[in-house]
Amino acid sequence: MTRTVRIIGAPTDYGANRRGVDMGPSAIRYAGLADAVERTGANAADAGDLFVARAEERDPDAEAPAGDAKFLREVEEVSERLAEEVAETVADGELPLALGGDHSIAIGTLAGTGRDAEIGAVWFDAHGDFNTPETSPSGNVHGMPLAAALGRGAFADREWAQSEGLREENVAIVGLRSVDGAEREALRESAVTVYTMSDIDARGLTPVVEDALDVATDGVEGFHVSLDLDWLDPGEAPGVGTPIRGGVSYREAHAAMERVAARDAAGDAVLRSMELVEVNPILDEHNETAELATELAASALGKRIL
Ligand code: B3U
Ligand code: MN
Ligand code: MN
Repeated sequence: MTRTVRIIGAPTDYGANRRGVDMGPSAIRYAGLADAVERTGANAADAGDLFVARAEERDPDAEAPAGDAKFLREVEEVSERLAEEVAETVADGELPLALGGDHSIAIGTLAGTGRDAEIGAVWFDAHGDFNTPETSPSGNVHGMPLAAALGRGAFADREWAQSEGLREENVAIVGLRSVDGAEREALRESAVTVYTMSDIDARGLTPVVEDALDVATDGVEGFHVSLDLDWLDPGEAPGVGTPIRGGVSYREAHAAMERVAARDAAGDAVLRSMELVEVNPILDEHNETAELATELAASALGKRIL
């Protein structure tokens, strides 16, 4: 049966500290996402963008004081809607492909995709995104979504935000190279598995990604792929909110997504949902980061070279 990929835009930058990532969904669509999805043999259904209040209309002084998260109300508005839409998509037997926006949208994606099944997740990111309002040095929610999805920190008291089917034991971060002090401690004490850039350097990308996929598919029905474009080296992906030197190469990124597709095809646990986040067209060069996001999604969905 032909798979249908439902594209859901979440044009928000309330979780980040710079403007621009709210234009990510437009840039990724302009780069030809729907066609790229169809060339993998899947159907592409574009559900459009979620409504996001314009940042200019919101009071910047609503930014919270230290120890709190910024724009929590706005982040909640977007993520709660996204959770609904993702849960509906999965219930309809389709694969949600969420477009950020900053990485705070993952709170919604994971809550939606983890609502009615046991799932795992692979987090491709330079960052751990494991802060809580208490540990965050910036107060930006895009540094907190993985923790939040696991019931830590932001939205721990919100029913809509719980990713009920996701356990820490089934979560793997790949390519970590920027982590805050208290965030590091929280990660060490958690059951999340972390593969750093040093692991990739020492072992090579493919074995590391295979191990991460083992973690994310162990005993579950499906797995989520969260792809933060700052996972790549800024030389390959300059259009991101917080570039960090020393990321994976273009070819390694494709190889990783091809491992995702192979695992999906093997069928023990299927690719259930995916998101592309942190593309910032203002900082990009000729939309190349958005084009890369599009290509990587196609690789994860099973695009073949031959
Ligand atoms: N860990 C830092 C920086 C950061 C996290 N995610 C992004 N940047 N994109 C923080 O603010 O939590
Ligand atoms: Mn991130
Ligand atoms: Mn990141």
